[in-house]
Amino acid sequence: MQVRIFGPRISTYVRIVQIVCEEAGLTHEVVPTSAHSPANRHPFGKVPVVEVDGLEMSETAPIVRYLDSRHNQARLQPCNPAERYVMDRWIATSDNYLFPLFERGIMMPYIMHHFAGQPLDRERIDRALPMIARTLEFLELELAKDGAWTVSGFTLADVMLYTTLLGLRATPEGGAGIAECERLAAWMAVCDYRPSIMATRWETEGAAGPF
Ligand SMILES: N[C@@H](CCC(=O)N[C@@H](CS)C(=O)NCC(=O)O)C(=O)O
Repeated sequence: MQVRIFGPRISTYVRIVQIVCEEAGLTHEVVPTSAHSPANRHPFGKVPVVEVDGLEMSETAPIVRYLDSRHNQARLQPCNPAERYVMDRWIATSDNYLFPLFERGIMMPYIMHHFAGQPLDRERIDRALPMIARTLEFLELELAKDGAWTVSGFTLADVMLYTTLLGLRATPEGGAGIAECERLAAWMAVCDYRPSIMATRWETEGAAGPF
């Protein structure tokens, strides 16, 4: 196995690494490790930690840049610095704003409800919905400008944004919100059938109900 990914089987950031491994033709396996278990070697208790080429790595964006540069002729990264900036801006936007908003605001309440049997935290979801709606509107307008996140085709930005939006789409309100965004929904539908994305589908994905 060329890449070992330590994290939960169903996790946004584990999936990002899996997709890039598939894109690069690297064999990979997930070693189930929960974020807060003593076995997790991430210095800040996040997942994933990745072993590749005799290196131990943490932080997904640098990890996938490395995998793509070292093993995929950087096919998922524009050469032109200005275009690379646009890709990196989307990666940073996804990491710093989209994932925290979706995860805390709506995904965790549904996960805790469905998998930990907790009452659904409706108040938390309702508080997050206006910001989620504004975020989707922003993404839809951005996508309308050039019809893509970058002018360089499918890049690491698409991998990060798609996987982050997948968690949102798995919730009832998130799914309905994305469906109202014509361009965003169409772009996700195309990504749904990309071989690297299909090869890494979660077992529960596409089933009725969230996650
Ligand atoms: N900055 C980290 C973020 C990874 C991250 O947030 N992973 C989530 C799971 S998808 C996590 O570790 N959650 C557990 C927690 O925050 O306690 C990276 O890029 O790898």
